[in-house]
Amino acid sequence: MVNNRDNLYQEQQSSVSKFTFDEQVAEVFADMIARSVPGYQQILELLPSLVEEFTFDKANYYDLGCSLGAGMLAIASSLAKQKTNTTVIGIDNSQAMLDQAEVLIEPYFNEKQINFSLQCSDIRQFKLTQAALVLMNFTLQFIPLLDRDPLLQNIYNNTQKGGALILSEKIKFDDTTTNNRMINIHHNFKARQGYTQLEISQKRDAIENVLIPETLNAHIQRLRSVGFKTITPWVQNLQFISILAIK
Ligand code: GEK
Repeated sequence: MVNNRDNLYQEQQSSVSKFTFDEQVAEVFADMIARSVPGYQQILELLPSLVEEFTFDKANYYDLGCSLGAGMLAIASSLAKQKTNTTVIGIDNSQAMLDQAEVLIEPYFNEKQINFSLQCSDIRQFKLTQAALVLMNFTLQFIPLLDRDPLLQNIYNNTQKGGALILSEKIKFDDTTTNNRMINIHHNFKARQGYTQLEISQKRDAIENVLIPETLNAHIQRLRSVGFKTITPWVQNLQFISILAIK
């Protein structure tokens, strides 16, 4: 099921339709993100060490746009057993993703006796409470630009003092030459991961205007303007960056 190889764009399509997180994508998602986002695995491997810095006595840990729950597992691995006051909450608006996530994460959470919940909602409408840490691992990039400020403000307002937001995003660069070079390097990376030129170009068409990258500076400005005090890019692989923002 979830370890299927991503071959969604292998065949030539007469017109490439807009990318959505449907059942077909959920089935191949683990492979798709691993072969498309350089450093994705690295972020997941480093997350537990980072989360350890944000363990509060009574706290909710959020994974917004949790997909298959990989971030939730990384968070849970750094939480102590039987923390009854702690819940890891995954939110995604793709039921197809959540159906797979449930199967993948439930055994681990049960074994560690950590509370978790998976909720099918739009993160723009979701009310967070008492967040110790909010993870948005490559999710904000799919939110319309105008909705990004209120979403981040909502996250900031409902994060405990000393809590954090981890924001991972595909970014763009102000300088066109640099931007194009980075796109080429990323495509070279994908080719080395086994994607054909047809797959790379059809996927690029599918996510155009669906994934809207901003510059690192735009992200930092927004984080600062909603109130985050300490803002540190902590991982970067090509144009894929993760920022740690502390309240
Ligand atoms: C991971 N974090 O594996 N509300 C809720 N969910 C949304 C919304 C929205 N408005 N828009 C998009 N999503 C994961 C990877 S993938 C990143 C995150 C990628 C969800 C969407 O359904 C998808 O599951 C996720 O955000 C983005 O660490 O595909 O590049």
